[in-house]
Amino acid sequence: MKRRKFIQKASLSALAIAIGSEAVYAIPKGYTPLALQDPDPFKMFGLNEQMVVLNNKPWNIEAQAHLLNDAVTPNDKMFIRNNGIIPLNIDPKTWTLEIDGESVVTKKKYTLQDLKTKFKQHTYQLTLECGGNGRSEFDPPAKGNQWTVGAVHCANWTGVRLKDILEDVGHKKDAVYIGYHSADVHLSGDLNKEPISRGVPMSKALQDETLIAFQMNGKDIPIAHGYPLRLIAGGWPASASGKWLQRISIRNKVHDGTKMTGKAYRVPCEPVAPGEKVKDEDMCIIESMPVKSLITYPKTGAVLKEGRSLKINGHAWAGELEVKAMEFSIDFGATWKKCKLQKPVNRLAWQHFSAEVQLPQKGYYEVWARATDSQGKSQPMLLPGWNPKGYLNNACHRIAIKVK
Ligand SMILES: Nc1nc2c(c(=O)[nH]1)N[C@H]1C(S)=C(S)[C@@H](COP(=O)(O)O)O[C@H]1N2
Ligand SMILES: [Mo]
Repeated sequence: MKRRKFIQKASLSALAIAIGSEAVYAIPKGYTPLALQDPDPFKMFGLNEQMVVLNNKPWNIEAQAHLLNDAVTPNDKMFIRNNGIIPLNIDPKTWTLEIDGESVVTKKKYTLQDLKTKFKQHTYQLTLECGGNGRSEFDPPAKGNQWTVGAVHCANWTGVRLKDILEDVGHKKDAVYIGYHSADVHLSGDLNKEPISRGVPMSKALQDETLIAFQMNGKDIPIAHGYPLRLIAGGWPASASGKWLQRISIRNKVHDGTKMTGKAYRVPCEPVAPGEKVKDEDMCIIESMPVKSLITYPKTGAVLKEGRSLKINGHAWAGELEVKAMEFSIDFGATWKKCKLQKPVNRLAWQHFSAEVQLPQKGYYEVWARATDSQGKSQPMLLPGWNPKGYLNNACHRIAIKVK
């Protein structure tokens, strides 16, 4: 054995011990395998081992469709999307939420204790989907995290209504928007820059389901999802739901914080051709998310014994609207059959669907799922309109099935 090869082999077996498994291919010189880079996101965030890390600076991690089969998404299967650095050393005893802005009557600060004791608490199951979920399918491709289908979750959130807080502080007649400010740090480390500061119009802020949450699935919110306090605006791009919430500004104009302007979380107001350049002033802020669904069982690639019927199930959601019909196709969209569809447990929660089908003979199939919202809009079969940043891909989810 040549010396170089020997060294490679030797270091590989040392690595194997550290990683807990053999590396199949030679690891390039000077490269530290991800498995050895500290910290381990799976341990740090308590994630299911099948979650997929898209980026480590900042942490962006997605689920796979089959991981999202639970009616209520548990923490270990929830996608994580960060624009900056997760804040450290959070002390819930000294944490405050300040309400300010041009349209506040008088600025006010609340401690966590104030929020928990002075206002009525509410729990809702709320769908949060990243505006960029599905980005990886656009052509020409859009820059940013290449989310496939897993940047969506529907957990239970407990907190107080933003509307009760806004009433308590008082807002002037000219209030049009609220904007959040959070404790995470810009990737540059510059404390004067915010990684993200988005918001929603007053009409959304004042909905019953818009929460200032301090619990997720009955426990303190996990650090990755915004401990100790988070704004939750279900049905809208999840970027509107500010984590590590410290301040809400009541604005007399559309909030102009980081990632509210330019191309961020905005799409062309009028449809454009794929690849077309769009001026910033022709871009509109994304509000309610479009109708969408996900087959969470079985996992794509499943093999079925001939003669057995195939059972499928999953979830469907439609932003501010309800899903009113759910269909599936086993012939690439030529014909569609109805699924059983449940009502949401509350407004803005996803809805469960199921169906059973006999696949006619041995061979390769795809199951496509298509939801229709209460205004009659359905998911596009392959791709929706292209946009520069690759938002709002609500194409039909598709899984592959073989009958043997
Ligand atoms: N403070 C803060 N809030 C944030 C973000 C962030 O980077 N910082 N990311 C937003 C985006 S783009 C998304 S998609 C959701 C992701 O929520 P999750 O990590 O709990 O899944 O949080 C939103 N709220
Ligand atoms: Mo997002």
